[in-house]
Amino acid sequence: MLFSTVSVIGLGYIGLPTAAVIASRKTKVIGVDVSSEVVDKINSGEIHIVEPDLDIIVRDGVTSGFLKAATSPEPADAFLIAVPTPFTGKNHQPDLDYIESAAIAVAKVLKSGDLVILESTSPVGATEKMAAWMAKERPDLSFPQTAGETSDIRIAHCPERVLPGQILQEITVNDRVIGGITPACSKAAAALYSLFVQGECIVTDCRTAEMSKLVENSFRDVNIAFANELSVICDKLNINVWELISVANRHPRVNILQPGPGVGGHCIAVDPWFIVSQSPEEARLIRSARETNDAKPAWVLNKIEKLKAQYLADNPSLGEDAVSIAVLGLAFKPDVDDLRESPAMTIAERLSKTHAGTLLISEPHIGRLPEKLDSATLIDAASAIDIADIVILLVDHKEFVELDRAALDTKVLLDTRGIWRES
Ligand code: SAJ
Repeated sequence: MLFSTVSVIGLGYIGLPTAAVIASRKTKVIGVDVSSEVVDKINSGEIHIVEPDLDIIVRDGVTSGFLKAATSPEPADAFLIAVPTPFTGKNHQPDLDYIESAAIAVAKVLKSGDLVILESTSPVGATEKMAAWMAKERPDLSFPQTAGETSDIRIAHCPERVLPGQILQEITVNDRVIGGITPACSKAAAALYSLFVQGECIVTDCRTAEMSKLVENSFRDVNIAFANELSVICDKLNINVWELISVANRHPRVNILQPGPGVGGHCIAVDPWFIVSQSPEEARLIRSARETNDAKPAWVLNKIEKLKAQYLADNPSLGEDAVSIAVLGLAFKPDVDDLRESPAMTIAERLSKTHAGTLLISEPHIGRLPEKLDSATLIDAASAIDIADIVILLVDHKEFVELDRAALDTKVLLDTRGIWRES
């Protein structure tokens, strides 16, 4: 099967690396994004996100002519849809609006023989919905949900599974789960991934493929919730949770993950809700894990209040406005610039509203603070620690792990990631 042009819809954390990697295999790629700023930036060989080595591969793709970006879909042989799937409202219902818009826009340029793959993390049934939206838009073409194996258009779900920070490596090395609406759809999708994937392409149906992605992230969420629950229990019992975990993990069949200030990002903090919203009565453990992880920032804020009260009790001449707090890290995980759904952001935002004294923030991966944190000061970590009375470590960025620990000796510390514990 020949794909002379591939189009990637949505040039974010998944779409842009995917587009650049396919272009690096000397296949023509048209990347599509609704943001003209993003499109202009990519066409000038630059990138709008932080991901190791992505800048190099995008620049190479644009310079060699294999990669270009556009604001609306153009004809291609295969379309890979990688748009966001957030959730809405209190009940965490998945919002498929971006998929619907992308599907309708792509449908307009489809021709017989084309392949459409949904990569966005999706609730079970979303691929079938996408196929229905496209079929409605193009009654002149036949689709697999009605025409089966002989359809003009092939449609499959193939969830992305790459880890931010290691995307370029994982995009080629990881195995892929491919769920076609029909076996012919799966075969076409497997042929597309064979252009750049060295891992195995495992074929299943599209509902199993959708669920596999949700289950992978829920598995991690449940395991992190276990670690976070342990951290709260250990705090009460005066046990160092990181030491406890390292000791327990010496058991050959125990592998406890690491506690932190909560779970962030647009995947693990979101995807389990897609299962809960479709099976609210049955998904009790998955919901409970989400709630445990979501409750952690409030627990950290409560700890900060207690530390502050103790500091003021130890320094009775001081008022609260004389106490300065340094927050180290805003990103949702180490060594990335992504602040989406970040528990560190939740904590910093709350502090900026409630703390009467100075709030210093160190986040080496951003150039300016988000608007919500306007009242705080962005500063390098060493200076923040130097000035602050209380230091709160929220993200285990490399820069913070390498800090001179002697500077922390005289400070009140809250290390939510366990990087400064004595080993
Ligand atoms: N975290 C902990 N303790 C841990 C591990 C992680 O608190 O022991 C926290 C992180 O600090 C972060 C959150 O969990 O706030 C999520 O980080 P992560 O590194 O576990 O995962 P993501 O969100 O960057 O990427 C996940 C990956 N899924 C799995 O590992 C099952 C990735 O493979 C998926 O492709 C990605 O979600 C996605 O796009 O869905």
